[in-house]
Amino acid sequence: MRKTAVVTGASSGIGEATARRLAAEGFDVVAGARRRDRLDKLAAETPSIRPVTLDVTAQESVDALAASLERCDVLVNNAGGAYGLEPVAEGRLEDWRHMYDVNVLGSLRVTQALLPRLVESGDGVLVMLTSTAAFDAYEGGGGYVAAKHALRTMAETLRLELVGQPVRIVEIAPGMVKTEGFAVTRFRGDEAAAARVYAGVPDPLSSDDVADAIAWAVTRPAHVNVDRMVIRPRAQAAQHKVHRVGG
Ligand code: NJP
Repeated sequence: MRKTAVVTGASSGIGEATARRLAAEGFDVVAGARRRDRLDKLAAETPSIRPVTLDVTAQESVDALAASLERCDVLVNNAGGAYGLEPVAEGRLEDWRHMYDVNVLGSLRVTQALLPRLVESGDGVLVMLTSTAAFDAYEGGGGYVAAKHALRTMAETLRLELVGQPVRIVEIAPGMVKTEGFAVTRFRGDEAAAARVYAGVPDPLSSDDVADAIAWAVTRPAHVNVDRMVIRPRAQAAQHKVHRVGG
């Protein structure tokens, strides 16, 4: 029997790498995001990936995803991101609202819609993509840090509420990952500013590194719950302590 994994935010970065990796592990993968062209390309390369247009901020879109599924064994709540890097004093309300909507309420919508399927599967695994920002504050990170703290709390609460049911709750908390979209989104499309985030860092994590951790966590035996994995590049000892070379 083939298992089905749903990955949100699968059109780039960590989500795309996770969709590919779970397909390679033998899952049928449902890959959701808004940019359908990118999902179609991904699906064309990998037949066991099915693209679904998904906006996690829209309940009807999430409901349509749920209705299209025959089963769901693994859910990776990955869709998310940071918008803006202003200090709290100048933070834009719409950025904060959007970060909460995508990262927190988006994960809540998808979780609520698919939880019955995860339970039905008899061995469901729900993965929350938080961040080291779910533990540490940093200047300019206020809205994102707040949203990822909330997501981490949702994961912890779910684990308590679901104890005794056949669902595992896994939190994956990466540090600096060099992905196509994350920093570009944060700097509102400013590619040069985004590139400076990774400047001189010998080896930031790649999307594949995080996908590897997710794949490992979700393929453990059913009684093994990997509560949380914090993964940083060797060059990042802490949120503020990043080793850079040159320049
Ligand atoms: O970012 P990016 P990452 N509905 O921008 C999707 C966390 N993280 O892979 O809809 C549905 O390449 C968007 O798709 P589209 C981070 O917070 C990262 O780095 O087509 N999907 C795209 O596929 C996030 O939770 C780092 O625009 C929506 C994806 O989200 C996760 O890792 C560090 C959507 C974003 O891909 C993946 O981020 C860390 C919506 N409304 C945590 N809005 C890092 N990169 O350093 C966006 O600690 N998406």
